[in-house]
Amino acid sequence: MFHLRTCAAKLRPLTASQTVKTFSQNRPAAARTFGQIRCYTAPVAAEPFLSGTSSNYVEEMYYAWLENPKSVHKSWDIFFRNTNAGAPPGTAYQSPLPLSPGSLSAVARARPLVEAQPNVDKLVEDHLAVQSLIRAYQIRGHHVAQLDPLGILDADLDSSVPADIISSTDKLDLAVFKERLRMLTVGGFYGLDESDLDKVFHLPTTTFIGGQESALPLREIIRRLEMAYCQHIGVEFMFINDLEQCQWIRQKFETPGVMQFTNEEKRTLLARLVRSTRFEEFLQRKWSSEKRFGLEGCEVLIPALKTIIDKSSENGVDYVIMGMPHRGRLNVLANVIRKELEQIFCQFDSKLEAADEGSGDVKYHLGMYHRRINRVTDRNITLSLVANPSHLEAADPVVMGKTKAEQFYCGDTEGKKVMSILLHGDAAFAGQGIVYETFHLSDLPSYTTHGTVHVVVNNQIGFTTDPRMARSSPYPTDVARVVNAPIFHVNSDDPEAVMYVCKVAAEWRSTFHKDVVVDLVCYRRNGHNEMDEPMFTQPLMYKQIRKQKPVLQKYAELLVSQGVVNQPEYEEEISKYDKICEEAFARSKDEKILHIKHWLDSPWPGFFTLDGQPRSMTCPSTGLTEDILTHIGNVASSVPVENFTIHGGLSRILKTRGELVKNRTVDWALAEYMAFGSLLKEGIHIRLSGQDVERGTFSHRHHVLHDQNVDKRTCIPMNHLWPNQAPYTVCNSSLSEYGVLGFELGFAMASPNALVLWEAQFGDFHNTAQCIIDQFICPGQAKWVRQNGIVLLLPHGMEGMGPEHSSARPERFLQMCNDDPDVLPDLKEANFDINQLYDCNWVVVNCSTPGNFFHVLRRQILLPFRKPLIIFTPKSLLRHPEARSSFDEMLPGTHFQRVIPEDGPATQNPENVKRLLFCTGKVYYDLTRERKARDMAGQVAITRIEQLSPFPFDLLLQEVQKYPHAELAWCQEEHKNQGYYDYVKPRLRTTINRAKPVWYAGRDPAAAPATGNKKTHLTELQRLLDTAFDLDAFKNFS
Ligand SMILES: Cc1ncc(C[n+]2csc(CCOP(=O)(O)OP(=O)(O)O)c2C)c(N)n1
Ligand SMILES: [Mg+2]
Repeated sequence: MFHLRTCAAKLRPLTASQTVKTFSQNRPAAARTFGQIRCYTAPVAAEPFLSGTSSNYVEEMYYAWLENPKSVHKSWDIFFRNTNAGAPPGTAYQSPLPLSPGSLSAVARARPLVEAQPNVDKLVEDHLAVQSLIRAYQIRGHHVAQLDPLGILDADLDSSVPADIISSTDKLDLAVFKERLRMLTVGGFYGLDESDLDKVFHLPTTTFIGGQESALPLREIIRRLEMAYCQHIGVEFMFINDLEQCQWIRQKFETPGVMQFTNEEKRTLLARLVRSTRFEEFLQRKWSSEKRFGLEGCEVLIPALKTIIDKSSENGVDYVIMGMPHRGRLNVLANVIRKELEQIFCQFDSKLEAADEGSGDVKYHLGMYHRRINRVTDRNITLSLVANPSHLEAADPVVMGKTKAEQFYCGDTEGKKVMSILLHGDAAFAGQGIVYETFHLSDLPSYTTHGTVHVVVNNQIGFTTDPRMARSSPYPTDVARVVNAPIFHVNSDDPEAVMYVCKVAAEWRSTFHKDVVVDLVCYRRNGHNEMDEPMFTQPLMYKQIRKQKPVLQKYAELLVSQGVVNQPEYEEEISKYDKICEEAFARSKDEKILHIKHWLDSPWPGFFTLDGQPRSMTCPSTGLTEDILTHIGNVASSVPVENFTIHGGLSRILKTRGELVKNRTVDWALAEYMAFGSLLKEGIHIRLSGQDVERGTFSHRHHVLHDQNVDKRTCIPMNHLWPNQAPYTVCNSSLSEYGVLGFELGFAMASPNALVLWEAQFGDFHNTAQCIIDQFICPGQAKWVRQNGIVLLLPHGMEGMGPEHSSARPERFLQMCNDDPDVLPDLKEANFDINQLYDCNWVVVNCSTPGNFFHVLRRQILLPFRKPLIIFTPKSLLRHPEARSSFDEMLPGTHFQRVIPEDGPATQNPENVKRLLFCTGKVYYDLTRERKARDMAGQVAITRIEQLSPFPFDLLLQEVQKYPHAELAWCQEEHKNQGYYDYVKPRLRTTINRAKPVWYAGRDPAAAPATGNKKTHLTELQRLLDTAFDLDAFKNFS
């Protein structure tokens, strides 16, 4: 009944002169977080029926009555009227009338006790109207906020004022305002009239505009709502499905006088604006014809970021990982990360020599890592800006993954120490799908970074494109609503408003550990870059921009007028920073060499020598002792916890695994288990992520067991292998490739001592993550001298499943390998194989045996450096009875075989061999079956290339030399313009110094990767096998 009492009490009429008693007795639900709670004394006695469950019933009826007094029984109508009219305790209730014929006279007698309240209906309606009005501002106030510093374009692309807001902002002139008020009041939307403006209304608990007051005149209510929601800050939050979070935001923005800054804070803000503005001006003066994607028009970004960092540092964060596009990047490096200015300036010198291997990148893409003291909080803080490609927003998931990894390795399970900040351009934030994919990772247990602060540099233009042509959503930030992230739009020409929202954003993150967006509505003073002429396409906007006073000047004038600083102090601040720039410029001339390794975003201390070299150029054996293999095998085929019931089908699978172990054999799933389990023993963290990886798309892996009787009870046997083992993370991902692969790449950046794998559901789906492959994985080291050992598992194979699900597109990966097809490397070089690996941009393998798969996974970690590893993985081979390996192939001394030579009868009399077939992957099993059927084992040798890139020139030369009279042919199941042919053929020819032709046995060129017709598939397969074993097949070509 408590609710009814307070509600009822609130609805009693008040006049401005009446005092409202408040007392500190807190309401149970809201009292947890919010200090100031209003309650009102209510002269309502404990009526006999107002207890227990009946009170809910009464409460419901009360709400129904509020909406329509006629909807309840007459007796209740009277009761509520009496209560609201202040009937003394115990008297509000009047017995229902008897249903006897004479009862009519009783109805007439049953009058409200408080006859003196004829306006109760109107009062109820007016209070409801005021509540609606407050709510309207909370929901839609941002639509009339003054967000555009230029005053020409509405940030929401809509100049109309929502119909339920009585806006007096200067968007509307007075006459318009009066007319709106009339429309909305007199007989209009709210049913209030002008005389109501001076009436006092109780404020609901869902607003904080009252401050200490619990009731205000309507005029003041409107004024305060406009102060909170319609000035330079537009708060979008009412879509959030959490009352506590909504209340928190209301309190932050509605409480009167909340946006107060000390003079000290104002001076710091001014100093930061000086740095930001003068940095750009300095670059402009010195290098007027260089592209730098300056920040002019959004100089406030620098103090904004610094505020977020200061506040987060104050709340315990000591590591901030940032991702950002081109705009203002140099300024952020200089003034937020505090990269030495001379290191930035020297990059404008075209004579600078490159000192590192690799091709490098332009200055506004490079990353940075810097540890320093935060001057405001006096605490250590590490800032890292992740290197990024030109592809806008592509770095978002990478930053998230790196943040997750840093949190994971320092045991920061709630994101209290490590956080991420992502910067965006308005056009890119709205247009790029990866933004959405990244948001969807934000709350997933294995992917959450416990809140990212997003800052949008919303300069209301994308290159030359107007926002009205660039997005269909009102704001560029609407994508954030999918994860219930609050969005704070702010006019960037009001630096204090910007500081305030940044503080709130940082507090939001540290309170709720969820994403939040700061939308800096600004403008771009120059063209897209400094060489561009913006008047070609945005003439009116740029006429206005030319007239626009820079924000530094405006703010300085304000502070001078307030007496916070005086003119000489301001000028002194400017000349101090200009001097810093000039001195750094002078020093920059001494820099003759550009070390990109000084621009590393993720150093791996201790992994390399001090000058960044691998500690050795060898790789130990990747084999394991029989004991280790057996132990892992036994755990892999058991349920290592008590009272855990697994599915009957799974019991059979584990039993079969157990038998394999007894027979000292592994299939694919077991080989993977052996590799993972042994690395965990050696302290290597393993993270396997992708769609349905826990079970495995092909139901072969089963790394997470599910109790069939207890909901959500799971067991990961891999985490029960050894005492003190490293943790194993296996996680089903969201249905995203771009986002999740980017995330895992970022995760792998954080440490060399982890095996991070991403598995595609089917290999062809990797193409929706092509940007991560093309821009980061393939060229990452060359551009940013940053190594990365990520592993891609891409199920691949022509199995009659149609054009989809068949090809992981090996041709694409191979085409991007950096080894020269026409140059035979020095095969005698010591550690040729390791040197080749060191020089390559990535390793591409297609293993034909589980044992080799095991070795290549272990080698990935045992190598003294890191390279991305692309593995085409099997589908049908997972269960192929011949695709098994003996423990013998995995014992100490064994290693990954780059080439698996023929070991059958052909090797007995190699001179008699007529044809040497080279192949890779699953087609090997088709070839051996066909060879057996044709009884040609003595005439045709089959050599498997397991490591396609870097190309094993040395081992293949030995193979060719072994069979002096054999013709050479490459056999593949993929179409001729796909698969490996175009990569392998020129390299094989180089290997043999072009002494012989290399023939082709495989499918014809085609547009689609595979036929959709099963019969055609089989016919094509038979045709390629026929060619492979027809010793006359190539006669007519020679
Ligand atoms: C994925 C991608 N597509 C296209 C481009 C080319 N491009 C570079 S900047 C830019 C406009 C970006 O606009 P916005 O995101 O608003 O950032 P602003 O330059 O205005 O700061 C475009 C289209 C790109 N870099 N990345
Ligand atoms: Mg823009």
